[in-house]
Amino acid sequence: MSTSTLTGREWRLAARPAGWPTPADFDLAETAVPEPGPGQVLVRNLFLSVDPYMRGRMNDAKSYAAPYELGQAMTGAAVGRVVASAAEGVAVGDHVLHGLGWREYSVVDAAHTAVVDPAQAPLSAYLGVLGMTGMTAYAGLLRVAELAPGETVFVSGAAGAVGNQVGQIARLKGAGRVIGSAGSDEKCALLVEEYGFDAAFNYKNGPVAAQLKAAAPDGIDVYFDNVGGEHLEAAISALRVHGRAALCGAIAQYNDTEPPPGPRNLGLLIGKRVTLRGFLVGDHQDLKPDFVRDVGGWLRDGQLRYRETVVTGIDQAVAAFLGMLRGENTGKTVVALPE
Ligand code: NAP
Ligand code: FER
Repeated sequence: MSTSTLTGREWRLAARPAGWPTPADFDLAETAVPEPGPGQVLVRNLFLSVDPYMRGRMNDAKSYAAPYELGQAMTGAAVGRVVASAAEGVAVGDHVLHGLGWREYSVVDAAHTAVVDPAQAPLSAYLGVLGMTGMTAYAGLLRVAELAPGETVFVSGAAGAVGNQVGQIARLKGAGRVIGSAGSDEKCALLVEEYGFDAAFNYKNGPVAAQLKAAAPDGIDVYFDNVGGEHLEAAISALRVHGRAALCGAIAQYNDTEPPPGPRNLGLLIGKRVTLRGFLVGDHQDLKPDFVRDVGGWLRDGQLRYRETVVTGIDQAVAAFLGMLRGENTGKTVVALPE
């Protein structure tokens, strides 16, 4: 196809947010889409991922992911259909996962794409249950926290993309008891009724420590932390001897403008010989075959369920991102760009 006159919309960072981002911090711009150069493909994006880590990239701070540049299109995971190819091995009509999201059309080096099969799973699943957030749950629970059968697991952010999958994988791998926390009574009901958690509590209903104590009177062996802050402090108190916490995220503080108070009970780690361990999913790609085998199998035989929050339209991408930070989502948040 001729692509010489093609234009597409892309989200740019207009200003670095101070605290909670507002729509004024972003700009939806129409721009010319170049033809793919040698080794590149042009992708019509069908699903964009919005993820909590993107909030960190909006700050001008050195971190594991480079800051977004002001006035430039933001990046992130996306899945789309190849509409022009100047690369061997990726053909027009293929569907690919890549890292230049936040826009309608992406020109990407084919070497930085992965072909995905819409016959194997819905395309959005490659951003969530079978993608980065799913791998985060799998690697964080099984390798970083070293879940053993019979153990009691507590996961925060439990109705979100990573969290619900942590709870379900824990159950499927033989955890003795699985407890989740989330920000609404409806989400807590879903955790128990649909995802098989043994107990769930709404952290907005009262102090986390007291609610965790009621749900796990004998303590916990594993804490999967998506939230930080009060949740982490409560979990440290609840962890048993030789307990482990996988520190995955701290979303309660991503919009803070002041350093948060630390957990005040770190001294407990010593006598209880507890391990707190941070991790990044990107360091655990060697687990991908095991992940695809396990999660693919559980999805096929109906043992693992998932929901997505699908927001439609490129113009809604920032709203989808902000809604996810506020907890309006259940499961993975994706932006659909139907053709
Ligand atoms: P998600 O859980 O689908 O969405 C974010 C959720 O955070 C919201 O739904 C909201 O649910 C919850 N939340 C927001 N503010 C909160 C607060 N103050 N206290 C408690 N919960 C709050 O997002 P996700 O993509 O699955 O990510 C979950 C966590 O994993 C994030 O911390 C993220 O940064 C981290 N992560 C880390 C890695 C890694 O490699 N380390 C990879 C992926 C994700 P409620 O309604 O329950 O409040
Ligand atoms: C997140 C999504 C991804 C996050 C971290 C990552 C802490 C890390 C990805 C990587 O391995 O580089 O929300 O929050």
